[in-house]
Amino acid sequence: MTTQIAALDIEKVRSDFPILQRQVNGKPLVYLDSAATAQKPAVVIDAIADYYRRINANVHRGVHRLSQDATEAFEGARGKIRKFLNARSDKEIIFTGGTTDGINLVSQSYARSVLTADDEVLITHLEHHSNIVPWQIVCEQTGATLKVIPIDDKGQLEMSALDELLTPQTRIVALNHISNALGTINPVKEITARAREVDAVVVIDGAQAAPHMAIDVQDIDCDFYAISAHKMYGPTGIGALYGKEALLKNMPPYRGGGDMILMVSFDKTIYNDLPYKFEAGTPNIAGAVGMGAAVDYLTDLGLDAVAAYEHELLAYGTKALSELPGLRMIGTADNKAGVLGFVLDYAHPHDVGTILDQMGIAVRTGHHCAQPVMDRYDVAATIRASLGVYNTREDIDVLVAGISKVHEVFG
Ligand code: C6P
Repeated sequence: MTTQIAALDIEKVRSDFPILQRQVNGKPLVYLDSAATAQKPAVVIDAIADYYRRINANVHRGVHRLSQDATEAFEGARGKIRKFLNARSDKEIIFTGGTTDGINLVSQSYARSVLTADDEVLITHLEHHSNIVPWQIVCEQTGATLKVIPIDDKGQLEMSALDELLTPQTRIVALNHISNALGTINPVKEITARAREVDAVVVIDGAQAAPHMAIDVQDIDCDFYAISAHKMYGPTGIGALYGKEALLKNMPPYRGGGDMILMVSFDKTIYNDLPYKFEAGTPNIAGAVGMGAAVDYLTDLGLDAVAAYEHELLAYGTKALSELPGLRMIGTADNKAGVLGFVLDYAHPHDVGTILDQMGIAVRTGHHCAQPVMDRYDVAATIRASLGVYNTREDIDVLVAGISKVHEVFG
């Protein structure tokens, strides 16, 4: 029997996800790895299949019926994402390959063209490698300096450090909305307001926030916001970048090719309007359709209901895990979502992951592409159970039983 928390009909939600019927190693699947990638509801799988069965054609290119239908489906998905993020215009929504691709677009198009050796880029100690390495690359290209906001022992940003770290030289502040390794929810609106005081541009990595909470880019007032469909119950290989139109308009293209031009000759090329200027080549049309279906799915559930449900589940899991002997939670921010990270003082995370897998439990073990976070806690790896909207208290109970089994083996 599953539990009913907050306003979600969790039995119904679970029945939406065909993969949850699967057995793994002879046990019912307990999927606690949604931060890596979330499972897909039937409506998303069906939307992609339906696109290929009934519509498939290239977009923006043909006068024939199928091409018009494909264009309508593709642009319809863009409109859904605009609404989901509360952007002002569809011109501000660029389809990307995902969050990594979106951040690289900003760093190579915007940052590379504005940064000089006198400038500073400010990131945080909580970042995924996707929000570190692109900034290191562009700093190397331009001579700009990379600076880092430290975190406290709970995994929260040291906000007092901003007084010193934000300077008139700060041109870009880049941070995640929710940390993938710790689950910390960062005060992005407050940081954006602080960044404005020094006229810095704010780039938010929203990969882990989009599945867990309502996002309003106008309210945050950030300049860029990057998301990945696969973390929000949509397909892999597609995502979106929100950018303020005034900035996007003046940015040089990121990639050259078809669809991003109005006119090409050997003497001169005129680039296309927004958002197409940043979408060279045949896009991931089926992916966009699937992402649109995922946005519909999340919107129908209601992001506030999702957040409330997962918040209760996180509290339940935190309490249950914290009571286990030899277990140390890694990441205990006051404001957290989606992630239960921990280490055991008697077993290596990889061994824990392997034993849990034998019990049908999927968790991620390792550095979670956030090695500086691991360094901060002086661990090489953690065990991360990350929540999706289909998880239940019973899943947490199975995890706790699994860890007790690990304790029997190693303790
Ligand atoms: N984190 C995890 O297991 P892509 O791969 O481009 O869709 O997303 C990259 C990314 C960027 N920022 C954050 C905060 C992320 O969590 C991720 C992806 C996965 O935590 C895979 S490493």
